[in-house]
Amino acid sequence: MKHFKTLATGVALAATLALAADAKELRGWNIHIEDYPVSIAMESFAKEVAERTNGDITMKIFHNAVLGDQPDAIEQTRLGIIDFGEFNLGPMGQAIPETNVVSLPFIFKSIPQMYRLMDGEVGDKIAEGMRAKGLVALGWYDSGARSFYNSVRPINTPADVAGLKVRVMNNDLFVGMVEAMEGNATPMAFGEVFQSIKTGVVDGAENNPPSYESTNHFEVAVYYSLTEHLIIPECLCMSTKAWDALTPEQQEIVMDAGKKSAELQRGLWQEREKLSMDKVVAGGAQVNTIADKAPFQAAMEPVYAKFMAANPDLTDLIDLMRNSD
Ligand code: BDP
Repeated sequence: MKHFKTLATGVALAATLALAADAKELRGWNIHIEDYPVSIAMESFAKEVAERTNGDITMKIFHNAVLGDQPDAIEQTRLGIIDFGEFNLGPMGQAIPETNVVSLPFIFKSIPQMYRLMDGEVGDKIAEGMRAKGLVALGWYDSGARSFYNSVRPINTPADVAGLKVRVMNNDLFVGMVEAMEGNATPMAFGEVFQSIKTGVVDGAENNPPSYESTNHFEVAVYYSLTEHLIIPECLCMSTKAWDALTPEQQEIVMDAGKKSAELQRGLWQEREKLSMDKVVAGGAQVNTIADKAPFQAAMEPVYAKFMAANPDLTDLIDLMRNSD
């Protein structure tokens, strides 16, 4: 009898463990600090999914890149080691060619145009490419426009970039972009940039106002020149491995919550850009606008030529973007 009881307890325990394994907590990667628009929108996504699945899908988001740097995190999510994450499409380009179209300098004409294209055919095409490489796109987040900053001089023309050591995100396109203006590009992890500028390993970097502010880069690279050369959207995406383990009903909830979180993020982004700009100016940043961006655009011709030659299959997509208002 005693033996039977132990056995029964064992079976019950195994069942509980199996249940616990079923209701596994998904792990999410994020590079930003907790009060960043991306982070707030991700938390809201996780909360909505948990509520609507009655706690069957719970998520824990690891902010501040504690699960690793972005290129590694993208790989790990593709492999299903990390379940989901919010990624900039820039560093995705090395693995997913379609995402590179948004990393071409000056490809989008404005933020509203970027929204329209990402919410339409261009976003669908990129999502297809991502899907084939292990990522399911749940929503396109805003990351504004990126501009150069450095500790040496304000930039007004491409010639002002010549000779500067500039940190870029991990993608050959960005190296080519800086080299086209005769600057020296160094791909480097986001978390290393502050110290590298401070110690003179690089003179500066390029980013949007919220990242320039939240990382305190403005304290060590005071010249912020609004070249707005890159508008690169970001993606809340899930590993196909985690996605395939969901029921169709759960997938619908996750997809819907992803879209809603993108709407929330875009609103928060607009507010944060203004706050960040005020903060860096109050903190001593010297911000200058660019009277004429045409010379910067012209300098990017070799970047386009090289990219088009290497990616003839993406010509239609690039034409679609260039020809849209
Ligand atoms: C920020 C992006 C983040 C990038 C970072 C960078 O949101 O995903 O990792 O720039 O420059 O704007 O590395």
